[in-house]
Formats: sequence, C-alpha cells, structure tokens
Amino acid sequence: MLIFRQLFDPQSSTYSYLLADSRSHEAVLIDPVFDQARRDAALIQELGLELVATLDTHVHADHVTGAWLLKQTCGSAIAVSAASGATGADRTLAHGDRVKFGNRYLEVRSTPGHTHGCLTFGLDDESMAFTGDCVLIRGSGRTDFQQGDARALYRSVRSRIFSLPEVCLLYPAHDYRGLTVTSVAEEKKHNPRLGGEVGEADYVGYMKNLDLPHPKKIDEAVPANLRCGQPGNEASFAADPGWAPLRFTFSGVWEVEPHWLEENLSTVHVLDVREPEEFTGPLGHIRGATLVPLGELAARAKELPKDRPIVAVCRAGSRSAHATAILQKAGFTDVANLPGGMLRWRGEGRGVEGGAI
Ligand SMILES: N[C@@H](CCC(=O)N[C@@H](CS)C(=O)NCC(=O)O)C(=O)O
Ligand SMILES: [Fe+2]
Repeated sequence: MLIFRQLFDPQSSTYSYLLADSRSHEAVLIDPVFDQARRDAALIQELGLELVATLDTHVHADHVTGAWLLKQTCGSAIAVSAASGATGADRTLAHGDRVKFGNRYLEVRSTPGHTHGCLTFGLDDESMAFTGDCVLIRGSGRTDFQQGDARALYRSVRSRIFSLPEVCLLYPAHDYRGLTVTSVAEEKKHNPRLGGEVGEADYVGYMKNLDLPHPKKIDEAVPANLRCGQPGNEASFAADPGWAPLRFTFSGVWEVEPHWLEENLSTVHVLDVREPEEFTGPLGHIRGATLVPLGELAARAKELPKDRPIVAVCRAGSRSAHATAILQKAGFTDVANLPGGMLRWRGEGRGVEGGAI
C-alpha cells in the first residue's frame, strides 16, 4: 500500500509530498521546505518510515529547500534535476529516470518552462503526478525569471502532463488559495491559461502580461537552493535545544523521556498543571514539582523561575503539552512535555511523593 501525505508551509504556500511503501517503509519527500524540516522529520519518525531521498521539482525562488537539512537528520539522499545547475546533490535526475522507494517508484518527466530544470514526478501507476510549478491548479508557474520560457512551459504541459491519463491526480508545489489537488481532465478543460483551445501564442500573450512582483525571498532562496539548501552560514539556523535529549513531535511539542527526567530532576523545574485535588490524589506527584493548574498558567507564568528549563506534567500528557505552548508564548524558551504524564510515570515504577501505593 502507498502511504501519502500532503504537507503545507503557510509562509510560502508550498506543498511538500511524502510518499512511502507501507511494506518496506521506504519513503521519499518531494519539495521539502527548510523551515519545516523538523516537522517533516517528526512525521517520518512517527510513521516509522525511512527517508531514502528528497526530490526537488526545481530550484525554488520563494523558499529554501529542506533537502540538505533532512540529509543531516534523516540520512536521505538529495536528488535534483541535472539541468538545474545545483551543486551538492547525491543524485542528478533526467527525463525517464526512476526514483525507487521500496517496491514503488516515481518516473521523472522533464517539464521545463517555469525554470529550465523543472521536473514533474509521475507515480509508477500514473494515478498521481507532482507537477512542481509547471501546472498549478487553474494556473501555471510564472515564466518571467530564472530562465523562464512560456513556449517551453506550454509544450511541457501539452506533451508531458496532459498526456497522462485523464483521471491522473495532479499535485502542484504551490497553491495560493488553499486548493489541494486537481486532475488531468479538470485542467485540460478548465485551466484558463493552458486548457481548452488555448494555443501556444495565446499562452505566451497571457504570461507576458502577468506583471507579478518578484518573490520576497528570491535573493536568499535561489543561491541557497543552488547548494541544495545548505546554509551559507551554518550558524544561521536554529539548532535543537541542548539541555536534554529532546524529541520534537509532528504536533509541534518538545518531549523529554521519563527516564531522563528521573535521572536529571535537579537540573529542571517540574511544573504540574493538574488540579489541586489531582496533585494530592492517588497518582501522587513528582518530587519538587510546582503546582499551577492549566487554567491559571497564562496569568501566573511570570511567577515561574527562568534559571532552569521547565518540564510540564499532568495526568496523561495532554494538558501539559498545551502548557508548553502557553509557556513558550510567555517567553520561556527551554520547555518540554512529559509524554504519558503521571500515568506513564507511575506505570514505569518511577518515584512519587504522596499518592496511593
Ligand atoms: N508572493 C509570492 C510570490 C510567489 C511566486 O511568484 N510564485 C511563483 C512560483 S515560485 C509562481 O509561479 N507563481 C504563479 C502565480 O502566482 O500565478 C512570494 O513572495 O513568495
Ligand atoms: Fe517556483
């Protein structure tokens, strides 16, 4: 079975696509975004997948690719178009190549026009294709910079995307209105730039008059993407917090393992966000914990000391996950959740004060 997830970066309106073979657990990620690499790595880990490669449809002008960063964290190979001119890839792709993940593969289609190195990736059974900024939903990528060529884009679409089966689903690299997916049949019929009877000269005329401002991040993004997302200055991205071996979850929360907390209790403040009767109830509480019920936390956050990191705890680990977000909003940087809360803590036989035996 195919595992498939569409992921969104709200800053650049970019979609990234995770595809995996459920039997072998091998996965590929199309068009990862640098700022979302931590989130993507968390999802890959939570789904029990092994990221074998990241693939970029083109050298993006509006965001930095997560390819290099994911290679550091997940060990994935970086695959980019040979025609893109990017350096630092492990594999360069050309028309007709196949990128395997388990028993599945993506077929590489060269679809220049938005940039001269643009690729479309078609799934082995032609049920879906990832069109980058070639075909967008009821639109197309712009052709006014980065070797853009409207004639080439029109021909790419007509010969290499609209030639796919009508039912083939098309997934773009961006959508600026929140639309998520389309199909070959739909775009052939309804794409105002490229569909119906629109000819090459009509398309060229349309694109000449688009008059869009350049992407805000173009001066930073293009040079970084020509290095496959390796930062020019490696100190320019946020490293993982160093105070504990923390895990970042797909839901966006930092977590610390109960065994680490028990061994390092004196190096942190434990913040219990349950109600007072739970704190003194049968589950007991962790030695030295401060009680601030979740409902009072936002108002009372300034009472809390900032000299040590804070680990939030509750009964099952869900109220305390929300507490970490409240603390971060209140300016605390070193905060983590205790997953599973007091239930797991006691289940693992860890020490408590009070509580039933
Ligand atoms: N406002 C966006 C511009 C986005 C943009 O230009 N997107 C390119 C893709 S990299 C495009 O082809 N847009 C087509 C369109 O908006 O019709 C930004 O600053 O990043
Ligand atoms: Fe683009």
